[in-house]
Amino acid sequence: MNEKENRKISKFLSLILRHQPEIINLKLDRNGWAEVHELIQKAKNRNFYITKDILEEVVVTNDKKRFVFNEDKSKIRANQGHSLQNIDLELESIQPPEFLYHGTVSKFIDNIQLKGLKKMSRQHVHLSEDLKTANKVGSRRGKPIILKIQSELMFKEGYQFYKSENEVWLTDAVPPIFIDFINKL
Ligand code: HQG
Repeated sequence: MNEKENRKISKFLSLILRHQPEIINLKLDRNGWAEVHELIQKAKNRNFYITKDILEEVVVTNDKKRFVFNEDKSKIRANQGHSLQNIDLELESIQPPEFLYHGTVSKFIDNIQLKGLKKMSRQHVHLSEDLKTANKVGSRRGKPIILKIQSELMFKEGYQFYKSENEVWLTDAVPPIFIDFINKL
């Protein structure tokens, strides 16, 4: 499979495993798992041809490790990024590093300064351990602005943090007092 095909399938999987399983009439369980054979069949009904080998390749090669199989590879789910509201990824709350980062763009800054970071349409606010990732996330929308989050302080104040299997830090919201606007324009 070439990179273009790989990306196309990754986008399709993101759509049905994080946002709209109903577009192919797929059912996810409460922990976000889809039956692999059902996914393959239902994708095929919509002329989207995926095989188990293709899924295995995408799971392994995906740049952000977005998807994962269960132990016997009969089920697959997205590691994070859901907009579906009732998915329980069974993540355990853990202590974050002193700082975490969030990449965004200037048009959101005023509102973030006022209200803090909100999860918007996803299940969590997404944060990263390194500036490079935050930079990449922000760049999806234009010139990135990096926000530095006082995560350890938040944790000490009782805010919960989770780390997805693919190393994305998740939390419910970040109030403005915990945000340093490092390179705000
Ligand atoms: C912004 C991708 C106004 C926030 C990435 C962001 C990430 C506010 C946007 C993952 C706000 C939400 C998540 C507020 C937050 N007022 N704007 N109060 N609070 N925002 O896509 O973090 O490729 O839901 O700054 O790599 O950009 O899909 O979140 O710009 O890991 O695997 O509202 O998605 O991963 O956008 O990206 P998103 P995100 P995947």
